Amino acid sequence: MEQILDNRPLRAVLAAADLGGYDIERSLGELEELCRTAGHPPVARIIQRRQSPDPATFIGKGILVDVARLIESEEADIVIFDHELSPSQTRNIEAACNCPVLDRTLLILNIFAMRATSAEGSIQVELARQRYMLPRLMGKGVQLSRQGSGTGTHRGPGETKLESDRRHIRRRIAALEEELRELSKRRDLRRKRRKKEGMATVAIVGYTNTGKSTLLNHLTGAGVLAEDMLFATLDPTARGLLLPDGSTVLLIDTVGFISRLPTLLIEAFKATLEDASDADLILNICDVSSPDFEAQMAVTESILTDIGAATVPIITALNKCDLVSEVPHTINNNCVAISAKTGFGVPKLLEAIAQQLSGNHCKMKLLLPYDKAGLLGQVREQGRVLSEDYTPEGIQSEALVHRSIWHLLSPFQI
Ligand SMILES: Nc1nc2c(ncn2[C@@H]2O[C@H](COP(=O)(O)OP(=O)(O)OP(=O)(O)O)[C@@H](O)[C@H]2O)c(=O)[nH]1
Ligand SMILES: [Mg+2]
Repeated sequence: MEQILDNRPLRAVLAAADLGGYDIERSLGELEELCRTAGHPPVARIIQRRQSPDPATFIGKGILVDVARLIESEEADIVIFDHELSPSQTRNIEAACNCPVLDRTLLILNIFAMRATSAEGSIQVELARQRYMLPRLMGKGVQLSRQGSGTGTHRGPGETKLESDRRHIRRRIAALEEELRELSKRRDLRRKRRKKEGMATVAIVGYTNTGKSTLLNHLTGAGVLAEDMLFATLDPTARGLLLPDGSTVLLIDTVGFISRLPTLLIEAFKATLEDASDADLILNICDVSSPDFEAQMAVTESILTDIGAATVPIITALNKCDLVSEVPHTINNNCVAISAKTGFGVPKLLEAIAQQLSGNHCKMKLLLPYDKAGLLGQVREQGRVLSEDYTPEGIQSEALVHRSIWHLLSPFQI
């Protein structure tokens, strides 16, 4: 296992079963990208069509012989499966191919581990990794009795070691969960404070590599790493953005999605993903230049539903328009064609964001006593003062007021 986790350039043979549920070629194309990102050059692929996975080895035992041959002939070091394998499947395949086996989940986990920079990101990844490892621990060179695990009884030196390893991992998982709870409390407080201040948040979400960070950088000069690689961004970055109507919103760049995103990761990244479910508006960035554009949109939609963000209003940005010969036709205001690289369509996108968020505002006619003049400053932070008249009774004003401060202004409504 150490050999795999080192991320040394190990040549990989890719293996998959075509079970008919999705486009296997496309999935393997993406797996190749993931392999390259993780530093494992893919050298060959093997696909077996079958009705259902073999319970012991996922693909058939016969075809595993071919895989083993491919490993020889291509001088490969590892096999990477385009599925999540059960612990025993991994062991059986390793034995049949005589080399380490990675599944899609571990591959993505490894990439996430390479990308994590913040404390929270690192803890989330480690938590997912430990949870992945726990059922996969093996006593060294020891035949395990079937009901031997988890009982705490000492049946032999190997098992004792295994039990203590498991206890160690469980303790580590508990500690990581505790650390995450603390961080998540702080994140919650930050969100509540923003809400109280009336700061609307816009979460940039979308499939990995669609240009989310490029857009954030273009709009705010945030200087976030934006690169042609999968999962360049793991940790959310937030920046203020001034909209054409004069209001400021908080724009948050988030971790990208991928088809069959491992549940382990969704669970571990719950706090990060809450940035999306908790936002006032979601900006869904799609890459129209990708042949997989529609499939990627479907994945994004389904993950948004999974994380409880389905009810948040969405604007879809059809990005990378500079790469297609014909700018896609957009049907309504909730869909805008842009290029985060050239800036094409971005003003229109900002208009659409402002318009969508203005649903959070209401027009109020006010008469403010002079000692409450400061409230107009608060109105301006999130809304707009349309007129101001200094009368003997006080300041008469018409304003677009954000809903978070309606209650402060309603006593002065006329
Ligand atoms: N031609 C073109 N390339 C773009 C555009 N937007 C982004 N890119 C490129 O697409 C690649 C991915 O961009 P990122 O901004 O890193 O994408 P992301 O969605 O943040 O990706 P992850 O963080 O990995 O999920 C980079 O090479 C960008 O330069 C665009 O509008 N046109
Ligand atoms: Mg990014």
